[in-house]
Parts: sequence; C-alpha cells; structure tokens
Amino acid sequence: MSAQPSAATRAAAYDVVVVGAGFAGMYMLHRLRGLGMTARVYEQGSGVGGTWYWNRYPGARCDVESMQYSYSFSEELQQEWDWSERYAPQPEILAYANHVADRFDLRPDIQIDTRVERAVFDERANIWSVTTSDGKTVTAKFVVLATGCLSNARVPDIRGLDRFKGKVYHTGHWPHEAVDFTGQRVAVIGTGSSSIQAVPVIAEQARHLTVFQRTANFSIPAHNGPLSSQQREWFRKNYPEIRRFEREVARNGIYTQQPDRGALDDSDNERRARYEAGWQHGGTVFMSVYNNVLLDKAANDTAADFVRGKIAEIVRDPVTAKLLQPDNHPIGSKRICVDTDYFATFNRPNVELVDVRTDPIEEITENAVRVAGKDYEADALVLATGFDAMTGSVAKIEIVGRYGQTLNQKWAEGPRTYLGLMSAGFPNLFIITGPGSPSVLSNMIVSIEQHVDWIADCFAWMRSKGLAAMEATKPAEDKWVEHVNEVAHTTLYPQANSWYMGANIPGKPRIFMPYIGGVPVYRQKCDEVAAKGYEGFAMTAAEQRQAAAS
Ligand code: N01
Repeated sequence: MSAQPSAATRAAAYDVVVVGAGFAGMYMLHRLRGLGMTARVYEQGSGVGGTWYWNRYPGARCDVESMQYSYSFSEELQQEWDWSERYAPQPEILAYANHVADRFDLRPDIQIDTRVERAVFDERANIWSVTTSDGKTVTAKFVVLATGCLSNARVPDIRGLDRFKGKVYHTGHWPHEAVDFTGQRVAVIGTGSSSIQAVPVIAEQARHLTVFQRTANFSIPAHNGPLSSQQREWFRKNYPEIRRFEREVARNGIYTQQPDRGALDDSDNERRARYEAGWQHGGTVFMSVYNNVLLDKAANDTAADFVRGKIAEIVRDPVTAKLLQPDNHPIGSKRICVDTDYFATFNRPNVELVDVRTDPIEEITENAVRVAGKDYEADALVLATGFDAMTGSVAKIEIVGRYGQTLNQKWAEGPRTYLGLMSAGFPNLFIITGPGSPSVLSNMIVSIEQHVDWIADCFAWMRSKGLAAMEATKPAEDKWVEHVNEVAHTTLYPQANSWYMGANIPGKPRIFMPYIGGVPVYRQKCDEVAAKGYEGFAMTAAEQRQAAAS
C-alpha cells in the first residue's frame, strides 16, 4: 500500500498492526496478505488460538456446533477438516487454529509472547506508533484490535485469596500442564458457562467438590456425541446454503430452524411439546423455539418454568434443586449455558452446593472458603469467575488518539463506537467484534469473518481512492450508540446483571454492550454504509497527510 520502506526501516514499519492471534487476528492477517499489505500480529500467548489457547479447563468445549463454529473463507479447509464431535473439545479447536496457522503459512508474521502495551496516533502523519512488551516500537498506518471479547480473566476481590495455600486456578487462564484433582477437595467459585462445563468433569476426579453459587443459571443439555461421517458429509454438501443462512437469515449466525410463532400462541400442551423437542435436540437452539422469549416476560416465563421443571426432575435433593433453579433473571438474559450432566452432578455424594447469594463468601483462609462462619475446606480452588468482557482487553492497552485522548478516557462512561468497528477520535483503529456489534450474541466466527472482510474491503477501497485515514464521525457514532441502546431496551436482556451489561465488574458502567439487532440486519447495515462510500466515516486523502506532515 505504501512506498517501499528502506531495508533499514522495513522491520519497524507496517501497513497494519494486528493485536491478537485468535480466530479474528489470524483471518485478518490472511486477508491482509491477499491485499499485498505488510502486517505484524502480536500475540500475548505462546501460541495462536486466543480463547482456545487460554481456556483449557476440564470439560472446555464450544457450545456452537463445530461444523458451524469454523471458518468458511476457505472451501478446501471446510471440506477437509474433520471435526470429531458435535461440540468439539478445546484441544481439538486449538489444533484447528494451529492447522490454520500452518496451512496458510501465517506464523512468520505472528510474534507470540508479546503484548501490545501502547498505541499512539500521530495526527500529522496519520501513523500509529505501537509499543510492545519487548520494549520495541513499530509504526503502522492501521491498527486492528483482534483482542477478543472474553480474554481478560477476572479474579474476584475476595479477602484472603492470596493466603490460600493450595493451588488457585482461573478457568480463563488454565495451566498448560495437565491438572489432576484426583483425591483432592476442590472448591469452584462461580456457576457460569465455564463452571457448568468444568464441574461435571472435576466431580469425577475430585474426592470432594464444593460449588459456590451466587446466581443459579439456566442450562440446556448439549447432547454431545461423535459426528458420523454421514453427518459431516451432509454439512459439507450443504455448506453453501448453511453459510448463506448463517450470514443472511439467522439472527445469531447459527443454521437452525427459525421460529415462526410466539410462546403464547400455542396451547400449554403444544408449548410443552415444543420445549421438550428443543430440550431433546439440545444446545442454544432451545432459545429459538419461539420468537418472543427474549422480548416478552410472560413468554419468557414459560421457557424458564420448563427448565426449572427439568432441574427439579433431575436433581434428587429438593433443597439443592430449589437452589439450582434460577429465579432472578429472565432465561437467556444472561448467556444461556450448555452442559453435559451439570445438574445431575449434584446427585453425586461427593458434590455439595453452597449458596453465596444471601451470605457472600466472607474470606478465603489458608485451606478453606468461609461462608457464614463455616469453613469449607479445599486443597485446590477454581475461579470460574468470568471476564472483564468486551472492553477489558482493549482497556489494558493504552490507546492514545486525537488530542492526546485515550480510549479509556473516552469510554469511561461506557464504550462508544460506530458499528462496533471504530470509535470517533481514533482514526485508522479498527475493532473486530467490538461493543456495538452482534459479537458475543452470535456465532463468533460468522461475525469475525464479516468484520474482517468489511475491514479488508475498506482497506482496498481506501487504497483505490488514495486515502490515508478514516475515522468514525461523532454524529454517526452518537446515532449508532443510541440505536444499539434502543434495540437492547426493547428486549429483556437489560433486566439481568450480566457481563453483557458490564454488571460483573465493580464500577464498570452499566451499558448493554453488544448489538442485538441480529447478524443479518447488522451485515446489511455495514454493507449499505460501505456502498454509500463509507457513510458516517470521515476520510483524509493521502495528499492532505503529506501536506500536513511536511
Ligand atoms: O463467566 P461468567 P464464564 N463470589 O461471567 C460468579 C463464554 N463461554 O467464564 O452471576 C461468587 O458467565 C458469577 O456470579 P454472578 C460465554 O459467552 C463460552 O462462566 O455474577 N461468585 C458467575 O456465576 C460465557 O457467558 C463457552 O452472580 C462470583 C461466575 O462467577 C462467557 O464465556 C464456555 C464472584 C462467572 O460467570 C463467560 O463465562 C465458557 C464472587 N465474588 C464460557 N465473582 C462455550 O462456548 C463472580 N462470581 C462453551
């Protein structure tokens, strides 16, 4: 894109710096290569894979079916890669990420074990200076944040945590060596998706497992199992239609039957039969049985009651069953969980549930978790306490835009973006699956590919027009933020204290961060904006940049 730098400066000046080598960063790099742009990807981990590199806890697997939670950009890749199970386990997804890195020869441009610490925009030259944890600074015309939405593991502020003598693990930062809980007393804090996957597996190993629950969660059985070659073949043959459907029809980017009616349109018996079919099918599809479960509280109650009933059927001890039945948020307003034998695990004699909603954890001692004056002894502690979601990883980087303003300063009252892609005052800085885009409410790979393609096409367009910089305008951003909020408040989502709302981080502004309008609508909006010459974005011509810089 630029005039060729001299040999002496080549290593330090790139067209694009990409932050993160997860699924987003890797595909971004692949597209940049195709455009003939120079790029450097920095990855803080010691390998590629992002989320799937860090989240190695027992039982970790994706809860979008693997034939769909996979790249679509390469026909050969999607035809040749063999997924073993309906929901692939974490090691297999990580192997897939490594396969992609090798297959597309991405590694030469990825620098692992390196954090991006600072990025500063030079307004005169329209150039970003990017400083990394190895003490080096490089320059780039563009910076793409492919930092992931659930990458900044959150350790809760519980008194005495540092005094605990046993091993402490966080699900989102799990060690690379095998962890064996055999014969141990294990305490798990938290009951979100990660815990719900880990608990049944840990329970099989541990001598005793105590689960500390502040909020009971809704979970649907995965009904996971091996994929037959016929099932794989079916997907492969139908991929053109499946991928089209994920992008253009399915709100959540998942190929599945679309609901044609509301929950209250059916009689009690019909409704129960449909929920039962959804439960038997398994997975997040349960939330798509009807089209108004997240819009209408009465409709939501029918789905929530059905799941509460299932919990009561599965869990033998009525007191434990009651505790496990969620009662303080609409089903789906916190991320729906998908499990294998989670509720049944509480029937095991070596598993105990402790309610910490009424009496929060008082403190952690050298060998126990103390609740209401009672010590629950443990040899190991598992923090399944989640992430500073969507903004947490970006916030760890000092990003300085126009007039010396940092992104953290700008986002102090909550993230502000135009289309989730850019933030006014930060030219040439792009975010993949950022706040204000469907992101975590969708099949992440579908959304990642859409963002990467949009950004890559935008780079090609800028080059064809001789443009040096692009920036979201404030009016376009204000309008988008308002729209994102408006749409969120037509749903039940804001009723829960969820990480979608930033509610899990003390002091974080309560704003519904992802865009709820759905993948197809969002894609259409992005395409329309591009077709109108990137409406809502301000462009700077290359000559203006040169004039300003001279
Ligand atoms: O984190 P979470 P997660 N004392 O924030 C509790 C994705 N994911 O890692 O709800 C006691 O959901 C907290 O309680 P509360 C998926 O999008 C996907 O499980 O705040 N408890 C909650 O129960 C998911 O939503 C997959 O009251 C404390 C838990 O810790 C997202 O990642 C698998 C506490 C945190 O739950 C995050 O899931 C796994 C305290 N001081 C994750 N502090 C798949 O695709 C926190 N908690 C399969």
